[in-house]
Amino acid sequence: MTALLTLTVLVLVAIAIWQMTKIFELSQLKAEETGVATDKDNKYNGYLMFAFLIFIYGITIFSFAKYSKVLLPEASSAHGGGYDELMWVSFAIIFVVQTITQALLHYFAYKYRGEKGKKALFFADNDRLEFIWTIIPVIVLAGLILWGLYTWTNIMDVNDEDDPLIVELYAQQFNWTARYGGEDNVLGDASVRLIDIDRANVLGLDESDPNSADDILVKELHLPVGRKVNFMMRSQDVLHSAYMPHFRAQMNCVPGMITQFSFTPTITTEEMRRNPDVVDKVKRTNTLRAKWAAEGKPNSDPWEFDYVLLCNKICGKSHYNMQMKIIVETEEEYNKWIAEQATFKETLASVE
Ligand SMILES: [Cu+2]
Repeated sequence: MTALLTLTVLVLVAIAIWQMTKIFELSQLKAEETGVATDKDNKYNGYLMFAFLIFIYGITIFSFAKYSKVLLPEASSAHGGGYDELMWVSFAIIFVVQTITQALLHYFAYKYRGEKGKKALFFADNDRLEFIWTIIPVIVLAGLILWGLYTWTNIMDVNDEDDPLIVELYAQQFNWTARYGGEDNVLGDASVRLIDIDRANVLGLDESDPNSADDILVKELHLPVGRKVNFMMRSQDVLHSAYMPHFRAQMNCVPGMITQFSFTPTITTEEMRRNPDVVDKVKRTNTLRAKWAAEGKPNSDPWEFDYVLLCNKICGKSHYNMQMKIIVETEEEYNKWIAEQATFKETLASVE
């Protein structure tokens, strides 16, 4: 027992000495070693703020220079110009505002850095200042939102004016089928329940509907330039999204319902192939492909520009390759092409 007590006393004395040593050390510390930032530290941090500002601006300029070329070329649809304009004005406002506010933020962090004897000015509120920083964003944002709503309403107004071409885009894992209304430009009724693979009725067209007989099913979308197209989208299985980037068009394809989108193509595939941005992109891609070919890598055949319909919803493992070629051509070329296509009735297999 005495041994234990003695040991406890010794341990406690040891702790007491250790603690007293720490107190003694703390009381002996010089001003620079207290862990409190000195004027020199604060100045150094202020300069680092400027260095960070230069880094932000630098990376912005670098990104502009290096990645501008990956942007889409000029819009190929009637509504695309307005859509791009809205986007570029939004970009420009964000760019200017953020360039100025970043500079002010980092400059003030430097200017009002901690300094011995410097005291912050305190005031509870400033009505004029609060009014300014509230009203300016309100006006700018309200303007952008109203303009956006106006653009959105115009783009999403799917109607039957101007004799639109009616085309169905049918999505399934992992391909697209397009269906034209045929001579009458009216799509026959269809339902996934009517799909009959044995008879090659892959889209589930209602054979009893007289409108379906002349419908035309194709795996390459041809569109006449300058004619409005009303797309009716269906999906067989999961959510897909019909994305036609060059036309600034995208609409989800939802199982069990028909969704719509409408646009007028304005530039033919041939014309787009001569667009300087497209020429440049094709050149860059083919330089890369030539390199791949030399190394014996796949996908190294020379590439030619084509409009494309892509799936823009991750719908399964081959989603990345769910696409269909779009060809925009003159009305004569389109009429010639569509006349060569077989109708639904002609392709329907008869089963005994
Ligand atoms: Cu898909």
